Amino acid sequence: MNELGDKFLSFLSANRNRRMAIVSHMNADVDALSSIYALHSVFPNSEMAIEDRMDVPGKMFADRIGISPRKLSSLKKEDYDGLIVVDTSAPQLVKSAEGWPILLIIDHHRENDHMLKAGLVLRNSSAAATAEMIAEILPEIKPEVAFALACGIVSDSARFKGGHLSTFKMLVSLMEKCGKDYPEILQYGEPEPTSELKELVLKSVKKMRITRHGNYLIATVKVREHESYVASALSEFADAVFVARWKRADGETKISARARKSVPVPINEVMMQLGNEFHGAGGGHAKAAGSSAKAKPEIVLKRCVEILSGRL
Ligand SMILES: [Mn+2]
Repeated sequence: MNELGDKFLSFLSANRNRRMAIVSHMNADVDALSSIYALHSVFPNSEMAIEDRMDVPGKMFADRIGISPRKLSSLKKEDYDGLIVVDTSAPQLVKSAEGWPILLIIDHHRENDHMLKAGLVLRNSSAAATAEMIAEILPEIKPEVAFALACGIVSDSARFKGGHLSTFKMLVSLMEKCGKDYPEILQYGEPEPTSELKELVLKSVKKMRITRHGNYLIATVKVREHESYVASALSEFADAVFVARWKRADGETKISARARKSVPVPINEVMMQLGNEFHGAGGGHAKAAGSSAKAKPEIVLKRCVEILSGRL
């Protein structure tokens, strides 16, 4: 057990029976939900929660393991001792956490200047998934929890586009614990998209703009929903992808960005700069990141391409 594991074990023994809510980032994905589910298994009085909704694979996964977390905003703070936040440290991605005492954060995203404060922060930005971190620190893992964490690792590593020897070893150990084979884990770690989603991606291909910068192909497109899914799908071919969704109610554009191995610039840095320039916020991982920006999609997408091209 490593240093993070020791810290977690003392947190666990001091807080095991407290009434805590466990939540993650908006649009909860499989990594976020498997992390919530796994932590809930060792804090018997805790309540699983989500910020707003689950993404499409996240919802399929939640149905498979039989959970339906309530919105954090629907819980009464007074009824709880505090909050655990997993798979994010960004205040703008867990707006309902405002006013809650945050006792613990477990996250694999990189540190930046605008982060939630907590009594204890366990961070490992080299972990492929928050699920991998949690699998390492839990004192005991039941078979159904092992299955959930395996799905989280496969999902967030994008079927091992990222990951270290320790990630593979952990997956093997979780597979042994849950007795499930890889295809069954993959079914939830990377679920078959609905035909609506497939159609959305194919229509995006028709609408997208391609900018060539040297040998790099940069794709941009505006969608009404599922920007993250479309970005992942288009990055099967484009070197870099920026997908925009206009949020009328907030007067802002959400950007989901992806980069292939070929791109030497960390795409989360592009998203951070974009957020700063347009009074929003950006961050994420080197190959998958996102941002919000207070401007119309056309303007924001143009700027995404300029910032990335300027650094290539
Ligand atoms: Mn994650």
